[in-house]
Amino acid sequence: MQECIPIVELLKEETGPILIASHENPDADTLGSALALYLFLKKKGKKVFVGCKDSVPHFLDFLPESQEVIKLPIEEVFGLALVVDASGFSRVNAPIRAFKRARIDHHIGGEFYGEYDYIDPEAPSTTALVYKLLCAWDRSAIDEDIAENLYAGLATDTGFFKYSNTTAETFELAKELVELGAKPHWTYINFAERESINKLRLISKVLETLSLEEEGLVAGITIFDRFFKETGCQYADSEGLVNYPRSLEGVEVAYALIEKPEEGVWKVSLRSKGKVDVAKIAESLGGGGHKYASGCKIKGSYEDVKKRLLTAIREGLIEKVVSQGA
Ligand SMILES: [Mn+2]
Repeated sequence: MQECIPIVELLKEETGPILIASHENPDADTLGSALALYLFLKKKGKKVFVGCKDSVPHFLDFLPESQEVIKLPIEEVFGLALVVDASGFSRVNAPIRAFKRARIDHHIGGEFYGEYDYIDPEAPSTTALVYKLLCAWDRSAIDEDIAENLYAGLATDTGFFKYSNTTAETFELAKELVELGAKPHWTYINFAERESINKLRLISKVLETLSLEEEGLVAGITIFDRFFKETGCQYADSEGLVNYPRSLEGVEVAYALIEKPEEGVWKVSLRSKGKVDVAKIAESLGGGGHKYASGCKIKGSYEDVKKRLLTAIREGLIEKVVSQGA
């Protein structure tokens, strides 16, 4: 029996309003998953809402029906609330009132809401899990818009089929989604060739902060809040900038330190090229994620936060050296 069957049954049986919630600061996997489920459930005659704490950022506004995303929180009491591509409802970061909760995700660990949770850390994207769920229910109801939303999450979470989570099965999934109407070139153009001049000016400022540590094994950037104001950018524009330090030859761990004064924290994004487990580093700082991509939030002054982060990264590097020597 497929693991997604219980959640399919739960959705089929639900007669009350359903909320599909994405995590805050959404990416294509969380919004693509949420929109695909939303569109499918609407076709099945369900009373369904798709919600996010943040407005849909520019780089995701081409996702089919993304204008349907409502800003959380809302007053409604839901029969069922489903969080997608997140370690739990805490990642929605908005109060939600619901009789039942469930989660669909491909992150390791996190919060569990019961037997209906559909979690597979081996999946390349959450949209890959949503696709399996929809196939188990009614594959013929997957239209072009649903396929496109699913494909966008799969493509971006695999770095357009470049990251280590890309397997033969990933291509198999992509092939099926393209057959169902997803448009790979159109998706790529929307992600890669719709940059604003403000975003390029932000990148230019951010690259000035590039610093190398641990003899070039660690590289990072800092995105001060004033950079957003000076360039007319939003927090969402910081998405993906960690790939610049990661792109350097010889770097094993890359980080981006992003100032969030309204929350009084620094958001940290960590990336590994494979040798170091950055999920462990993030966990030691109160966050989480995957071996290759993780994150956390740290409170304090810039100097203090950077010191704590670099200490945690150094410990992660040492652990790798020790475990290899053993
Ligand atoms: Mn994901």
